[in-house]
Amino acid sequence: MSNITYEAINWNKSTSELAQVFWDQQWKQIWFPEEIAVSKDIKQWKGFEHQDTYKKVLAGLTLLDTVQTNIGMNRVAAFAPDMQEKAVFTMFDAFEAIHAKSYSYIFTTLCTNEEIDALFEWIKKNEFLQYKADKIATVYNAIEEDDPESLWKAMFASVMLESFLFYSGFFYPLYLGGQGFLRNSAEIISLILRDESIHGVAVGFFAQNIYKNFSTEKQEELKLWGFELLLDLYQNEMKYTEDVYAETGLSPEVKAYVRYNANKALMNIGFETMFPEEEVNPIVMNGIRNEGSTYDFFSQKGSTYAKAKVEPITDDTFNFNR
Ligand code: MN3
Ligand code: MN3
Repeated sequence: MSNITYEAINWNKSTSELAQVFWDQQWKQIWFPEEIAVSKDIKQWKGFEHQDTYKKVLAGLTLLDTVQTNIGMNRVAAFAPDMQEKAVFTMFDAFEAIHAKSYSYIFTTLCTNEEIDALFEWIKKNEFLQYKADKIATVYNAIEEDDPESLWKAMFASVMLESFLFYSGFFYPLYLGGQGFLRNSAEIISLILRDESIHGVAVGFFAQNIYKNFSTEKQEELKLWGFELLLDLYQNEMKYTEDVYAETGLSPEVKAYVRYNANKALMNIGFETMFPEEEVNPIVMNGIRNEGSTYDFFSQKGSTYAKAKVEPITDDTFNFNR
């Protein structure tokens, strides 16, 4: 027998501020893609001229959620020192697996097997998609035991992935769904987005707790590292957006939405925003803010989702007066 002493998780007292809050909120909004009637989108899908863009957008998201399942939350959970935080990350990881699977559910409903096979080949060949997956995964894979710096960097990368890089993909289903087109697929995306907003806030919050224990010099060094990573990812994201959205003419609007979310990612991590405020497409913003009646994304699990039991999420839900 080795001389390691194994400690058990004790939820009877709080060892990490807000771990219980994030735990409760995430479980309250559990959902499964099969509960959404994506088959109701088939009719509109058949005559849709930008199927190629739509498929690629979802394929890109599939890769990012796969990385987040298998590497991201997995490794952050493994190396986080607090057991309650480990439990929260492990649970988030299960949701990432649901996300990654949900795109396949849309594909299998709307596409032929040949199309799906071609799409998963495209994922392996798209240089911009591979670039961002590699950038993020490399930071995840560099976490070392008892090393808060590498753990913080991984959490920073995770917030960049979930609060920023996903949004070039989320844009299109939200944009179309908000206009009543492919609404059920959009509903799945809105459920994923609702999870990501918890993840971005939670991982950002835990990262801030690590960050405040660093020396001022270390904080400055890490901030510089963070902004450099963000800019690197941002430049790639602009190219990715142009590539994937080329035939739709939507690239400028997607880019504005990406910048808006890059700022949100920076706020989640506790840094100042970087991009000037600009107008974001109101249809897409409507999906996020749950305003108006065009498409009520967050009032329940979705308009075809019967098991609604969750409080609507607003911008204030995760305002903890930080
Ligand atoms: Mn996800
Ligand atoms: Mn997530």
